[in-house]
Amino acid sequence: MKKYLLPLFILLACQDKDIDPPAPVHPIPSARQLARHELEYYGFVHFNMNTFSDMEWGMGDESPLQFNPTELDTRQWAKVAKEAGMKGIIITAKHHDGFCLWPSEYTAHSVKNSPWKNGEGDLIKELAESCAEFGLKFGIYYSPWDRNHADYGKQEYITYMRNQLTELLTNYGEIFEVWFDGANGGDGYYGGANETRRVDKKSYYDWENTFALVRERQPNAVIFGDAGPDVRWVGNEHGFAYETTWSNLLRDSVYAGMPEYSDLYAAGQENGTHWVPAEADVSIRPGWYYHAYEDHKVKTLPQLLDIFYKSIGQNSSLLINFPVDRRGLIHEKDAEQIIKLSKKIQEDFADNLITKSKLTASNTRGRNFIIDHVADGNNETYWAAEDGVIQNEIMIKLPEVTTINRFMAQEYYPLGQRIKAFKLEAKTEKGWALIAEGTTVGVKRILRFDDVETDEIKFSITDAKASPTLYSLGIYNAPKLLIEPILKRSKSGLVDLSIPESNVDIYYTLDGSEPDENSQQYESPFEVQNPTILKAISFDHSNSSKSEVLTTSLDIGKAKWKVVQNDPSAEKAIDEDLQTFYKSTNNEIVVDLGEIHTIKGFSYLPPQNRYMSGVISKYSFQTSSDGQNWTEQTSGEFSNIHNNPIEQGILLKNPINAQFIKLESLQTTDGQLAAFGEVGIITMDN
Ligand code: FUL
Repeated sequence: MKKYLLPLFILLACQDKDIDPPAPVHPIPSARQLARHELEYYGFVHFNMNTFSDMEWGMGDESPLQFNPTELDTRQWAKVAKEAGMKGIIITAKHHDGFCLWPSEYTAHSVKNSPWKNGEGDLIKELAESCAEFGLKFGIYYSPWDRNHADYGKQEYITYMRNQLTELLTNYGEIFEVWFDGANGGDGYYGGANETRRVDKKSYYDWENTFALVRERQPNAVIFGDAGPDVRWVGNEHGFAYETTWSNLLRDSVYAGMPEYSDLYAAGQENGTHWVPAEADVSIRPGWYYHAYEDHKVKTLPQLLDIFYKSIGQNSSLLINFPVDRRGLIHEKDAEQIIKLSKKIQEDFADNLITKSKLTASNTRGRNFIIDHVADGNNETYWAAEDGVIQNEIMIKLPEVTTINRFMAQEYYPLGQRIKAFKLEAKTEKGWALIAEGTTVGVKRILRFDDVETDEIKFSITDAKASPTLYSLGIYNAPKLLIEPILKRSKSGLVDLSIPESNVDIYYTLDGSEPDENSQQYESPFEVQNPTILKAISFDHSNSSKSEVLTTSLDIGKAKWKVVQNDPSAEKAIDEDLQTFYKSTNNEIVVDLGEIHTIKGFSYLPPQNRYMSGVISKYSFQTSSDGQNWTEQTSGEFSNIHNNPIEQGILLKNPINAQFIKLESLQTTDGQLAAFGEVGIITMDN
């Protein structure tokens, strides 16, 4: 009997020998960074003086009297964030204009001198309490640059900044992230000096001691800045991390506000010396602060979803900003969009097929590191290869042939980011097909790809800094994103319909009837010259679901239209491209329609760029049959166009036959020369 037991003991002893965890590959996350990685997705709130001055960067000369929200409700913010699946909220306690949302002892420029709650309010306290009530973490944004403070640029200001930070870090409970903005120095009010002040961004703030203060008061908080020390800026404000994103950063080569940061450092470095993971920040609207004129520019679900996949799916956390409005509420439209995003994310990741699959790895370190750990949902277990075994293949056998379109991988990042290159293949009827190739994985990598029918997947790690680890894997069949088709029409009258998903069909009608999957299927752009009502849907045959109906009135095509003024750029006002615009030199646009039309009205789209200028507020619309003699058909005001710069349609009292039209600006919202995004005529009844 003993004779047989001996080899078994030897075998077990050999296995045990390998059971030590792999040595960490430095840099590795600190305890506070590990805790923050769990959060992944949280909300930003930009709400402060700029909300009331309608600015993005106030000068610092605003009066506290301007700050006066009428229905401020931080519980509503917390409720929206919670429902959206966010884990915390970071608030602009003080932005560049210096106004403080808490009654700081060290300045008069705060809520205590505002009409809000008769100067008795403390917004930081209210939000901290609401976050606690809804189980959210609470963080603060503090702008080091202060355009209000008389001492900005001097040593005294650093004392002021530390005093204020001490208040914020002491009086409001646990803070999970302290966000230091990198935008620094420039012109400002500075206590009435009204001048430009530059500071040495590397040395002025004495970051070492400022960070020490944060550590002392809030030992668990992570500090965000371009250069970390704990979390770094992703280098853009689109919310996108990179195909190759390292959590490692050459931290000592970076400082906050460094001009070359985005190009050289934002993606992190394979040989980075410190663990400083990326955080992608983006606003749900074009601006960080609320402007009523951006109410029609809230990001769409496809845009938000893209942000999700390009941030959290590319080794970054995600911070989405709500520009809270003047009432003091997250605007209904913003709330609606963010909830749509959370529902879609839940749908996409509802069923992880990995839990039903059989997994094998080409190499395993030992029995504590078996590949099944990537599917066990346990956050303490993981798969690891033996030391020195860099290339590894993970085979995933699905229970049956299934459609898949998402793959998720996470390294066991407490031991450092290792993977440098990977490949994903699927076994199809035609053999092994390459689905994706990539570089970094890190905390989380999600791959989106077209539907593949398969019952076996191979995930190959082809290069790594050391023997790799995997914490979890996921395979999903995300339902199609069924949005209304997006319509574009060219000047020549060609109509293009699209959706940001493959394997989804588009059906349309041109006779006003409701489209379904038996209607005309869209295949390629088609011509529409005459007034037509187009209705279209997206349809997913795999589960017979369909989008809402796109209904649009296509008026007379512009193929024969020519601008009359001697300025080729005026064509931009009739090119059917809604993103281009004509900045006029004489406040008018004159168009030859090429033939006589019965005109029932006209349309005007203001420029749609971020900082719109020359938006027409008062107009005169004239017609002519020869381009010489003009008759005014109507004049008036585009009311509320400043706040809501969408397309305006004006009907005439009586239709008029004419070949030439002139739209003249009598006034613009900012007094600048008129700009024309797009001009059209109305010949249809609806
Ligand atoms: C930037 C600031 O200048 C913006 O106003 C905004 O606060 C954004 C989050 O950071 O650096």
